[in-house]
Amino acid sequence: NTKPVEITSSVAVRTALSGFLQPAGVGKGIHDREGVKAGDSYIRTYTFTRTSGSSSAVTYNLSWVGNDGTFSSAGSISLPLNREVTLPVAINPTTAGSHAAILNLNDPDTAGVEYQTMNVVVAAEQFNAANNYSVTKTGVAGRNQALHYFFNVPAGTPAFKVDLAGPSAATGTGQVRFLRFHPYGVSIDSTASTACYVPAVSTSCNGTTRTVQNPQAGVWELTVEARRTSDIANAPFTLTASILGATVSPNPDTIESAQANVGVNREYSFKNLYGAFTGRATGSNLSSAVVDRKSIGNLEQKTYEVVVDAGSTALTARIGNPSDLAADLDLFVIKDDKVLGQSADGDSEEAVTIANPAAGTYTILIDGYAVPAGTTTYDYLDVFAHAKFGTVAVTDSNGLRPAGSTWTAPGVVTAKIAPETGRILLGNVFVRTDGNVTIGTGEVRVLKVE
Ligand SMILES: [Ca+2]
Ligand SMILES: [Ca+2]
Repeated sequence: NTKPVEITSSVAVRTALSGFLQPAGVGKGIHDREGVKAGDSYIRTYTFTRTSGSSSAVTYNLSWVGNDGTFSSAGSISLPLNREVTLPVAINPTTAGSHAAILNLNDPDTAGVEYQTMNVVVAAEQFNAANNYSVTKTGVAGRNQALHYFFNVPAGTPAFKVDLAGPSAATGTGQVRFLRFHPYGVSIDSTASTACYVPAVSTSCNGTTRTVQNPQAGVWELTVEARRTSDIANAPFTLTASILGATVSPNPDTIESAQANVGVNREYSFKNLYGAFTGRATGSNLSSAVVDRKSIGNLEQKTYEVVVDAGSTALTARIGNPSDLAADLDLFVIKDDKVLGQSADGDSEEAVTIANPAAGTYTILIDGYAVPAGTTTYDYLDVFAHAKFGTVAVTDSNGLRPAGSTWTAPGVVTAKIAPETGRILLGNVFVRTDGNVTIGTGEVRVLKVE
């Protein structure tokens, strides 16, 4: 005796992409991946509406399937026809990780379950001073098993590093890999059946340590999987996730005027913001740049010209940091009426780099694709690298940098020739790990060369 009935549901959700839902931030079931940690306790309130069937109210039994205790609600709900009814759900994840359950609405007088929703709450591991910005998980991975871990990476983190220990070339240690999933839910590693294992099947991926530079802020998922050919049933592993970062000061280091081919002595200081690492500061070549704060209106287009010299090794144009946070600006690099590069996604953080650019005049076009405030200011940079401009040299060597530690290193900035009028010389001081991962960046600006 089947009697189909139409029921709809809505509830606030929070993921890195939930702003793109229609309406924004609302889904059919609970899905909180961002902003939750173990021990949190809060309420999500559903709205249910029954839009067909009996003209009198119908009572549905509520049951949670697969619930580990994270979700709790009333045991039934009465739904009059075409009227919104709210249901508060208490959420109490007591352990880190993903907690999921199905919510069933069942009219006991009819066959089958009338309506159900999927519910997920992710309590992410947090990086803090108490854990030295490093979280270690130990476990065993069975053949073909995938284990899932979640880590909250704060905004502005320079590097997110993951290490795997345990499995090795030694017999009886198993064959295991980790894969990294971006807060948007997609893998940034190859998920091919041969990729990223320890011991390795292919050499395209380092199975024991990988680092993301400037990771997207939000909750990253790491999976640990044992291959079907793993040589023990259950392979013990240790997975360590860390965030790394260091500041450079002064930043920017501005030199008002330098004499051509005469080194200017500097001293740079560094501070380790997060977990301990082994590394050093290093310099770069100087490049020819325009660093400016510009403004643009809604649907307006602005162009800037760069004359790139023969022998340049890279041309970069970059915009960002708009005063109108809702603005969507796009960036195009054009030469001889051809678009050679573009960066045009849904925000105003855009960058294009052209390696070994041909000499000539390039047009940097900024498109005010959407500026809700009418007009917005934004950071503008164009820069081309050429060895002829000079160097930033920093004298430092790899050393252990404990959490919170500071150190200094001397530098010499040597400007060789002046850039074109209206441009400055721009270089960098970097902090790099002994594995050559950049975890801190400072700018050096030479405003005038005489
Ligand atoms: Ca039923
Ligand atoms: Ca854009």
